[in-house]
Amino acid sequence: MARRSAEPAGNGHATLTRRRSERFLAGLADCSCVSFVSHVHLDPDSLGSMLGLAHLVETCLDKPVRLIRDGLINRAENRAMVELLDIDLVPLEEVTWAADEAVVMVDSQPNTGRHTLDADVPLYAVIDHHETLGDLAGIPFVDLRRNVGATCSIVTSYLTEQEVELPPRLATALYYGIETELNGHPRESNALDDSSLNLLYPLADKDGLAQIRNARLPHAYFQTVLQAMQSSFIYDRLIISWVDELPQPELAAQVADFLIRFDEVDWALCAGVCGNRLVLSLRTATAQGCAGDLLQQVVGKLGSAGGHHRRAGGVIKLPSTAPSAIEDVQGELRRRLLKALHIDECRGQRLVALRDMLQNLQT
Ligand SMILES: [Mn+2]
Repeated sequence: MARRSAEPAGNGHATLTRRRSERFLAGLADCSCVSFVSHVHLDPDSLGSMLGLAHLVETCLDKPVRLIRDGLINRAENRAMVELLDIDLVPLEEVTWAADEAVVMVDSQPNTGRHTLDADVPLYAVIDHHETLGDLAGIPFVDLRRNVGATCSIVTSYLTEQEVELPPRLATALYYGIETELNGHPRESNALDDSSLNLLYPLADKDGLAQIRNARLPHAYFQTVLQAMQSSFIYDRLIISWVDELPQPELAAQVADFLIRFDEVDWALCAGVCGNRLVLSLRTATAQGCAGDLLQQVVGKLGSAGGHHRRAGGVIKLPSTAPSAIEDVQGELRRRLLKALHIDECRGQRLVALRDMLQNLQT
């Protein structure tokens, strides 16, 4: 009965999940191969989910699989994960689709503005946990669980239901995918996340995990953090950080993660200019925040946004990269965010006073 005890405990939908994993595999019976896609700038949750489902398909159906990368992976930890676990990724621009190929989207939904996959490519399945609803019409298999913290937890349940053995490399990827999504709050998400972490940890490569978590950071990271600190403004329980030159889109999330630890705020937004886009990352320290819904409402038709309770991301396409045009968008964004958080319009107080910045330069 060892296998049975390995099933994630506390999941009241075990039978339903079994049916889901079986239904997922049954629908792939006639395809020649299975390709996995996700959102742009793959993160650990999407990487782990793709790897897990690919392993499930290879093991149970013995069909060829491929993992497709949309955009670059810049974040140091995510690059370390790909390198260390030797994850083979095919760039989306190099992909040609076969007629009898099944395409599975994980950790994202179609038409949410989070990927560059052609809308004409038919999807067989969408497996996701995001609050932001996409266009799911006509997709044969949909497993959308907004109350689960990580797509990797859903994928772990498929693997355990099918009693597939988890090699250390896969356990490491799934574990890290869940860990990064939960950001230290496993019990706020779902019993399935917590039980998946418990199941995966003994199987994961702990040295590998340590190397991924502590990946060496490039010069650009420190330059961006300094830029962000010098341009952060506090409005009541909100801090906004404007970055004029964001070298990589993922850095906005790293700045927001850093700022939300500040004990005088409950909300942190980083907005960085990256090419002709303003990349947004929002965090809240309140357990019942609705960061995803809030950012979507704030951004509105200016761009696209979405996410989860505590974390959200978004993008606004800039009409021009002239400083005045950027300032207009920043002003509108700030006004909308203050309104959404019921904070009176006020002059932001600098996180680091100008006087201190100048003094630091002189010493
Ligand atoms: Mn995710």
